[in-house]
Amino acid sequence: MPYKRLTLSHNLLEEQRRLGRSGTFTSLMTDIITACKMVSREVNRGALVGNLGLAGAENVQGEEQKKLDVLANDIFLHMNSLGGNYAAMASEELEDVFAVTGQASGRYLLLFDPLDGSSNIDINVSVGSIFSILRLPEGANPNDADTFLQPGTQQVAAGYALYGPSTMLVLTTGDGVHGYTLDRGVGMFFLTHPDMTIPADTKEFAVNASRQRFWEPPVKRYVDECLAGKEGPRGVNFNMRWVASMVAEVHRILVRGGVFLYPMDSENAKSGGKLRLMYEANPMAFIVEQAGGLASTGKGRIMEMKPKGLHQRVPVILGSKNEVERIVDYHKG
Ligand code: AHM
Ligand code: MG
Repeated sequence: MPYKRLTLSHNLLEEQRRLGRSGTFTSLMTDIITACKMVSREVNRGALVGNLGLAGAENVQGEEQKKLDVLANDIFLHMNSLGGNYAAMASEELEDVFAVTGQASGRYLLLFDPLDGSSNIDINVSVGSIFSILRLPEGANPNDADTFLQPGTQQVAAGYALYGPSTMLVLTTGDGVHGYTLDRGVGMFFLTHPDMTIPADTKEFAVNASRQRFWEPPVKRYVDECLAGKEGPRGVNFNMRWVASMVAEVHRILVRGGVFLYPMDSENAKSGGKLRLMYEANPMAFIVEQAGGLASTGKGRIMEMKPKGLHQRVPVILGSKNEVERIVDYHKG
């Protein structure tokens, strides 16, 4: 009975009543949901409206921005400024904090990567948006980047939208992980994946194998053992996947298990890793842990890191619990 499903809006309202909340959280989530629907539409229309290709500028990370990076960023900033719920925002595409003017009452901070995996846009492969919500600490200046530098354990909510064959929104508020699918005809997200959980064991890993020569010994050992399959020390054959869209990799892991690695390597060591802590690693770590998995740098829990900068990079190893524990063990040796 497809139309007996709960919508995301109803789920949020139910949660609001159950916890006796004021409605601010429901309102801010509604703005994020609208932003994701708008980005989904732009990604979907693609070349028809000239959305593909480069924007002709670089972002703060020195990466070439795609037109859709810029568009998705503008949509997120605009939609999430309207409700008066955020005191300030930070984005992968902006060097500094984005001050939300005229909204003095905002009690939350929003961090986001408006379009992750954007190297996949022009080839029509899945991309996504990632977001993390923090509280504005009492008395703190929302426009000071330091105010955002809270460990991942402080996140109030985190989620991602996956723009794939279907558009999905996956969300945690610290009470499990639920996945919703966009019905374009209705314009709403319906609950299709309640209580997503990651199996503790897996025979699937995801890593950019072209970087093997830069890896540290623990990661090299782990991947070598997986590749050795039945004849190797693990005694089982492993499968490998690499979409180059973290959102798609994490989604696969939430649905059928697996482990994802973007580890420290000799080439990215200077910048601390490849993926960004505040709007990629932390929100994904929160989701993965809430689904029963683990998320580590190899040497410690991602969500316990004390952030040093808005655009700080970190090594990321996340997914099925027993595999992540094994990789962490290899780092101890
Ligand atoms: P982006 O935020 O610039 O899109 O980069 C992040 C992406 C992740 O989605 C993905 O896991 C990784 O970078 C892909 O890296 P690589 O180009 O080494 O395959
Ligand atoms: Mg990104």
